[in-house]
Amino acid sequence: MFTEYNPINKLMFQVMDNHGKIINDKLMPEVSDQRVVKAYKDMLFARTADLQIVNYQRQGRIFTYPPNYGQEAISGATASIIEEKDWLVPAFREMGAMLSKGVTLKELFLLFMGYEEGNAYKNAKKVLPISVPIASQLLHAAGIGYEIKYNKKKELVYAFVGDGGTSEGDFHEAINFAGVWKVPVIFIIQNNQYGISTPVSMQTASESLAIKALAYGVKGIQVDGNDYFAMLKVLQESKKACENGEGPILIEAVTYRKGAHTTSDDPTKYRTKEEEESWHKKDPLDRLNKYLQDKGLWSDKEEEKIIEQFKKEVDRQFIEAENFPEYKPEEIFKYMYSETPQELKDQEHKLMEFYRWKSEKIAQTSKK
Ligand SMILES: Cc1ncc(C[n+]2csc(CCOP(=O)(O)OP(=O)(O)O)c2C)c(N)n1
Ligand SMILES: [Mg+2]
Repeated sequence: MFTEYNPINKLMFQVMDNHGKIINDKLMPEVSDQRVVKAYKDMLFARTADLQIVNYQRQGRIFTYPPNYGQEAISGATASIIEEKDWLVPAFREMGAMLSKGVTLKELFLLFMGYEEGNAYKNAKKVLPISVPIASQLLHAAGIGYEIKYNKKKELVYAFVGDGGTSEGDFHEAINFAGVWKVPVIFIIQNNQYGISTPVSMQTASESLAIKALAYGVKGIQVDGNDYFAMLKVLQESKKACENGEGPILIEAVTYRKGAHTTSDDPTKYRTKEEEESWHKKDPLDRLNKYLQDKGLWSDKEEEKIIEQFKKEVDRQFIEAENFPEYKPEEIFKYMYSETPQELKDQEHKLMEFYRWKSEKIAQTSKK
């Protein structure tokens, strides 16, 4: 696969068309019907949660949030392949993959409500926290990969970045290091066409993002990221290659961010209705839904019922997060060092003094 789909050949790997029809049976990944239905449900859960979170944000109940809307197949396929022993190194638009590793929606809510606890996944193993400093997580991924190789472990790393992240130095350093040391890391670029308002055409003069793999001597491939089966097949082949010591792999998953960059963004300022509509036809859930319905594995009735259940579950976890004990300002200083340096202690002291001063002022004003 990696020879035929070498990025130099300018081919995008695809298994299913926009109507849920399998283009080429030979390219289908090995996956049971049951697993596909599970993946579809997981993708639907992520979408239901996503749409609901935007509503909560509009009600002023959560801070800014980056929706996954339209990109669910990439996380869905990752969830179908990642194992407990493997590492997940997310950027910030991989909800489905994170939930599959045992991170809870409540924890994600806590993060976007500003709680440090939103980064401390209680039941998830080998998941790094969401990384807002763009592409910095890839260096961590390369480092984890190096440790796995050094200690001859059988683990894999699934690491994510956006198209915008490929312009960061960290991206290049990570792929270069990973290539030299042949570490078992699968780098997945979610090319959703934009880095906030910057289109991918302004991000790079390269023909594709996948082609950047060649400069670092690693395998690269471009895949339709809205095609669950194509994504899964590429991940399965990448996994095999890593297990054979042929890692790392650079995957460019072509997709579209159907929603806004975050809840603070207005995409109508920088993209057209026509463009949005053309991508609507490639929606990852619609395609998998059609495939499943054609095979008699899914129905509109089931969908309606399960969405109602999902909405209740999302609401339940959101309310739990909302009822979390109030955030204390001193928390800002708590988690970076095992022993807080004097400079930070001084800052904490000053901040607490400020809060005391502020509450006295409020008390005085309200007396007047
Ligand atoms: C180092 C760094 N620079 C700038 C930002 C501000 N910022 C947040 S998201 C973003 C765009 C990221 O685009 P992309 O990598 O394509 O990911 P996407 O948001 O599309 O998933 C930028 C510039 C940041 N968080 N970190
Ligand atoms: Mg992007």
